Amino acid sequence: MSSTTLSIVAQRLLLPSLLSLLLLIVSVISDDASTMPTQNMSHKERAELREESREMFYHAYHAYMENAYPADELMPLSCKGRYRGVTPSRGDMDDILGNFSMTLVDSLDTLVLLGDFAEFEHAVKLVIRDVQFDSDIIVSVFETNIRMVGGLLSAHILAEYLQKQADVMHWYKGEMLEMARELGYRLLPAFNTTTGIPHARVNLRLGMKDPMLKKSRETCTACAGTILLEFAALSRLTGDPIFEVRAHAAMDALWKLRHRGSDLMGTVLNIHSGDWIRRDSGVGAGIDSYYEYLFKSYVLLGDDKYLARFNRHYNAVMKYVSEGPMLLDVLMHRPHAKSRNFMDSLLAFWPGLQVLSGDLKPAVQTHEMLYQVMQMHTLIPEAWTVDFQIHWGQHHLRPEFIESTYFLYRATGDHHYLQVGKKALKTLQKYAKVSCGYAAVNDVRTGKHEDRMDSFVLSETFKYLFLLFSEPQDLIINVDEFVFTTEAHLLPLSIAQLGNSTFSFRQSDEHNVLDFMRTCPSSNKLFPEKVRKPLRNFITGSCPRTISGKRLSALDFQASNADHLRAVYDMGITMVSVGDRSQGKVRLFHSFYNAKSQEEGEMGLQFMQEMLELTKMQSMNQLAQLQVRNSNAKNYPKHLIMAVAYALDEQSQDWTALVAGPSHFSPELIGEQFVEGEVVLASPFRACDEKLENSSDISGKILVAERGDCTFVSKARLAQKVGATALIVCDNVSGSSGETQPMFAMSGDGKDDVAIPVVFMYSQEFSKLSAAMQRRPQLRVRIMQMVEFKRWQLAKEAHQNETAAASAAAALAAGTMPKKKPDKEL
Ligand code: DMJ
Repeated sequence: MSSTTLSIVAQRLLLPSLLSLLLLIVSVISDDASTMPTQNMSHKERAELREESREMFYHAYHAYMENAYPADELMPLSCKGRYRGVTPSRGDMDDILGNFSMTLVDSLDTLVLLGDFAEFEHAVKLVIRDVQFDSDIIVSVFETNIRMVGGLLSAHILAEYLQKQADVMHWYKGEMLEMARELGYRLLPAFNTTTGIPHARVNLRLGMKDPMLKKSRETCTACAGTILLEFAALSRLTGDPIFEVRAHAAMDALWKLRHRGSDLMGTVLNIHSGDWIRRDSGVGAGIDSYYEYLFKSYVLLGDDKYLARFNRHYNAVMKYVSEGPMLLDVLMHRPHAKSRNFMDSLLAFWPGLQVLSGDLKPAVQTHEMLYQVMQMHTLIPEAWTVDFQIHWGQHHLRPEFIESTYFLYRATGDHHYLQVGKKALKTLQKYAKVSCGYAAVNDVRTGKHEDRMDSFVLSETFKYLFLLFSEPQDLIINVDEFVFTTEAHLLPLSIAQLGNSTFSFRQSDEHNVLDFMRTCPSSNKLFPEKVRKPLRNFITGSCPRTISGKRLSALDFQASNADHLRAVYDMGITMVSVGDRSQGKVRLFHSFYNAKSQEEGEMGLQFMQEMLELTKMQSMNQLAQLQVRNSNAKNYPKHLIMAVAYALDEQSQDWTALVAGPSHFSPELIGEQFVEGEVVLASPFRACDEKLENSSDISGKILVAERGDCTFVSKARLAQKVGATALIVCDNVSGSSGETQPMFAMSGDGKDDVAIPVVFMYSQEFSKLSAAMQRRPQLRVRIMQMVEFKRWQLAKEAHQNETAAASAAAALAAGTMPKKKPDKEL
């Protein structure tokens, strides 16, 4: 890969300010390719990519059909099917599976889009023959609805369409609609709640009478709010209103739960009382498709109420959650406080929804940010922090980013989005393709595969890729006449007019919206480039033009100086607080649009470049020295760099300090504060189990546990529970090092219950610690700020120098000289 990716987290000490001391974090991604103007893609190349997308679908589809069908999913590494109750359970995640051949049902309408009527007909026959729902299995209502009900409905609609338009499948008599209706009935018991908000899970055979569901009370906002499109279509196609009635009631009940001050929603709620359980509010996991269904319900059903509700929420999201191109969760009842400092991959659908709702500019911006995350980590990780570090490293071959890329391309005609799609496609080919399908990636840092291929890979990821590279004339249907459900199933807009009557598909010969985009210059094409450009310049190392006149340099900048703050603002630079504002962390965004003038905009660009250079220059050691030099400043900002220090010999003055990172959820060690104690390794090492085997040996000591299997904060809670005085979490990626990788602060879950310090250490540092532990059983370590450690060392050295000077004088007098001390390791 020719692009280089660079990420630097840097800190600068700034003098006390009017606001507060700021710890400046600048994350930088450099990608040579992104500085290049967008290359137009030839028809030939686009057609090749379309065919490659088709082949990708078939590679996955045939692998599933030949090795896994009638299972719900293919396990691409074992090359066999995943069956509920047979394949070892993955816990709650398996609620997706109902032993109803989910991947096949989810794939049906993609076969039609690909124009493969023969395979579609064959697959429909298999579904009618093999799929049944009378199983004693608890399934997720949401997943069953979007994948199975949606898949069956869309396939039914397209089967009827093909009967009329392609003169095929005349034997088909609506069997899949009947199956969808049956499945809908099996989901309905979940809606029998006082609020009307459905239970998260239901037993396909026993409804809510399954004893395992007795305690069911929690659901997520997206789970309850992503029903209406499918249920409305089901009612209108079958003539039975019950489904639509129940889905509208659930939407109405959810709407009532919005926070009346902020208009935001939380992510988890109690279906009986309507109380919020998690008040975090964003656009990603737990809430994503609720917003999508509000807007698309308006589009599909034409009910203004849903547009009004969507607009209220949308304005709230843009006011509180949106921060430049980033989308960061806040608390619904305290929307000015960020509740987490990372973003998840599900939110990548948001730009696509923004396009549909007509808000193109922020869609372009957020998509640009996502593209940079992709370039930085090769694949978009499941979650990443505000400084673009990996929070959860998995990549499940999700569709959301490609979906947004497709909608942005359709809206703008800008070939940049074709190039982005190409990159996404080639990356999947390189990193996810295996001999038996496509495998999810367990950690984007290592590229290690996971034995899973979710059904949405076929129903969405490959479908959107194929659509992106298809010209309208390549498609057998006019996709503009359909709404894509959240699982990318096609529901015709004509459903709104549908009572019991039939509806017709129009092969539109109207003016094609893409035609005018082909005119030159096209304002639609020019627009996104203009919006992306400032963001691109912010993060790349491109050369700024020289500007005459005096301007504020990054080196001179002081946050305490009101004139400096004004100057920075005029240059189009926005300072966005990251995480808890009291931590004083800010992220800088530069935009020509916000600059007072063109010239100041360019100055801003230069300022950002300098800031970038500063961060590059400051290696960990330089930074620590800089901090030491500035240690006279009265108020110390919170530091990112911590030290885990030890001496191998009790009498020794030779301390080794290993670089470590702090956490957002544990108490800060301020100034000279430190925790000291004997270190002990957790058993099991990952420290995720409820009980640690060596818990009786941990009290009063500093626990060391390995990253992975559960969250940082749950390890911390366990350590605290067994009496540890601090926790060191060491990385699970071998060879990682704080010398070469940017340090980061571990994220929590918004709760404030961890009272012991917790630090993170990369693998190479841990190897040193581990070697020291072997050399010296009962090794004691001291956890403190790195800058304080340096200061402590300097003070000791100064004292030693004085002593040495005195003894040198004595030695000189006696005719001998003292030995030189070795340098400290950092
Ligand atoms: C899909 O099942 C749907 O897009 C859903 O809304 C979100 N999760 C997956 C894809 O990531």
